[in-house]
Amino acid sequence: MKFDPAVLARYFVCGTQDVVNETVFFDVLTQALQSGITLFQYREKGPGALTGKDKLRVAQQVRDLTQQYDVPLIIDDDVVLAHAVHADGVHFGQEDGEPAENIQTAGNLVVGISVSNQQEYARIAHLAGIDHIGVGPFYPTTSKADAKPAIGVTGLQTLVATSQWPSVAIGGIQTDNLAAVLATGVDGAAVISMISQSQNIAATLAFWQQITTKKRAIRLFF
Ligand code: TZP
Ligand code: MG
Repeated sequence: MKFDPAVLARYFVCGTQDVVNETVFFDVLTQALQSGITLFQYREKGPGALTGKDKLRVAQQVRDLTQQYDVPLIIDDDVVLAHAVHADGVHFGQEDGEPAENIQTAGNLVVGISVSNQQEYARIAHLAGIDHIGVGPFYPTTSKADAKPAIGVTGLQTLVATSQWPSVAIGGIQTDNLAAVLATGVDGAAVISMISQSQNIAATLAFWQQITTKKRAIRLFF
């Protein structure tokens, strides 16, 4: 897939462990797809995460659903699964093995890599085959047990300015700090709980869409 950075605008990340059960997972994903997410990452990780055949079965259903809404699908840290379900891309963390090897095994898949600080950026700066970076955690998060220290507005701004690739912010992003995130010049925001715990997914996404459009208008104007 040819990578279009515009898909980073509203990036929803989720696995069954982030919600009560599988039924709720598919309900939340369907609502998010209907309400305007631009990219989805299936991230089955941490306590309660599915593995093996169950993970494959859910991933296949996720593939069908995302295709139905024409939203690209990224698989977290599982290049075999990404190939198996014909996903559009794969995402690797800094602890998910050697970046150069990961990029190679990804083949034609879109590649995203997590970056939490300048050292981690330096580790991948020379590599070809990366399509975008995920920068964070922006703010403290309860959705990832082993999250690195939060980088805040200044840290995010610095990494976005440094990056030779399109970037998406992640970690602790909620409706009340979304504007500050987007003002850093990042291409988009990636969230788990802002959507998975939302009481009204359609309203949350309508707000997100509105704020993205406003940011574009301001940038075009100046
Ligand atoms: N990577 C860095 S922070 C994070 C991931 C997967 C969790 C983001 O979850 P939330 O609920 O949007 O803070
Ligand atoms: Mg990972």
